[in-house]
Amino acid sequence: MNITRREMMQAALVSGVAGCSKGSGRPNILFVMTDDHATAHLGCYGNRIVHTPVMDRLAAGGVRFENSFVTNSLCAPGRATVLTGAYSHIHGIRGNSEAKNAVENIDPSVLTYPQLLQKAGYRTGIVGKWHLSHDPVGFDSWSVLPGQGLYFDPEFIDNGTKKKISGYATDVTTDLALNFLRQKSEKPFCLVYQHKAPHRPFQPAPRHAKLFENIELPYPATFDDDYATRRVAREALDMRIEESLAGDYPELPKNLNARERKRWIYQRFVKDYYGAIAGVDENLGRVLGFLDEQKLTDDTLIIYTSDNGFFVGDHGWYDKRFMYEPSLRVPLIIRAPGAKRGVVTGDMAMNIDIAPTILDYAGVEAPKTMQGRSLRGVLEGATPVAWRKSVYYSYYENSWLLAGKGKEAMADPSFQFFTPHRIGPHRGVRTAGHKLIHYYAEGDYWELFDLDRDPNELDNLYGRPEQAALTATLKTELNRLRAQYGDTA
Ligand SMILES: [Ca+2]
Repeated sequence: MNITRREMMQAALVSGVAGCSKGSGRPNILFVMTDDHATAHLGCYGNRIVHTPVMDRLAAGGVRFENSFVTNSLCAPGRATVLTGAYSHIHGIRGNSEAKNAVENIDPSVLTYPQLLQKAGYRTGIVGKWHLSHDPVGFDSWSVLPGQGLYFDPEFIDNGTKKKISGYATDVTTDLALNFLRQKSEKPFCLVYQHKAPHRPFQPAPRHAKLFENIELPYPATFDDDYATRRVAREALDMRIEESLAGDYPELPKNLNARERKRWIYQRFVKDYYGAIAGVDENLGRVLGFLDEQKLTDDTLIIYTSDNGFFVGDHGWYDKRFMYEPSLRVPLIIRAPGAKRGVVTGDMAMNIDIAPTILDYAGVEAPKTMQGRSLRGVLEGATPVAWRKSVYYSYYENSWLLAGKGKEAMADPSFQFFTPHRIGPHRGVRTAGHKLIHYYAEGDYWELFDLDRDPNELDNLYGRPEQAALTATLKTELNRLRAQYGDTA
């Protein structure tokens, strides 16, 4: 079925006016997630070029987390972790299911926050990017992009029926969000509003395509990283923008040397990324404006985050996966009823905390499978005394090969062992000042960083005699966290 945005909006207007939870005592929930939006690329996180005035206003009216991390920096696992409040080994989605014989679904015995809210009397809906291999569960209505989806004239799966909707994905996703919000109901709502943008290949809306045309963007401090002390990073050729992205730009001039080519690609890459982000910001403004108009803002828990971080030329790379800071960190902005306004917190948050936080505000008990903690105390300026001082990270993609499932593929002489992006499984611990990473399929290869002295993680200190005591302490902490979260297999 092909429909236009105008037809879709008109159909929705007939169906009624906004639902309103006032008087029920339970807040509405608006969970907003983008794809691959790295922390360094929002105005409120210090970026002076990218155009995010709506996100910045949200931060000014809520709490912005300086230290928010993911458990496994990859799309499908990040989404499943937000839904279930659990690590990959609990919900079952360790990778993006790109590998042969490795299709992964959320374990149906592990409940998601939308399922619990639906059962507790919320009207639940999801629009936009879903990116899990099974259909959405726990939603009264769902309209999602199949797989990665398209930026222009995207097909949506609307409660099981395929519909092609003309327009730009970020605009269309927002139209669907507004349609959901306009439906009349006595129940409080939970809307999961998830954008495809700014996932690559980045395609801004035509109105944002030239926003950054006449400026030269600055290069990240690590743009020309030589990976001198980090072997796995050095071998990850498919992460490098000049190695892997040249094919995305047919107009790339032929007469450039290697240095010029890398810089040319970077400029186009980031300008398109920023154009896609501008589309998200503008559309988020439509949704938040609607809540303001309907006087629902103060009765709504609003969360903005991304499914994972991203290397935007950092270390000369694109993509995510590694436990390094640009990939491990995600933006997290929360405006909650009764919470602080315009506050920045350094308390460590993780994506496992989102589901317990939502359930806490909704007055629903979190199931035992949820491994995160409600951020409510942090949001209200009363962080619990025993708040976490370290975070545990576990990236699994390609570990299926280690489990002996990939013998056939590995017998092919053209097969590259760790694909895509040649990053094997690794796990690690990050404290306020240090990070220890174990690449356990790489011949027991380790990295240790002093984040105060070396925030860009260029100098691997592992194995230096003067680091022995610190290394032992961090290994103990890593083992403690593995045991705490049950990731010991
Ligand atoms: Ca992603």
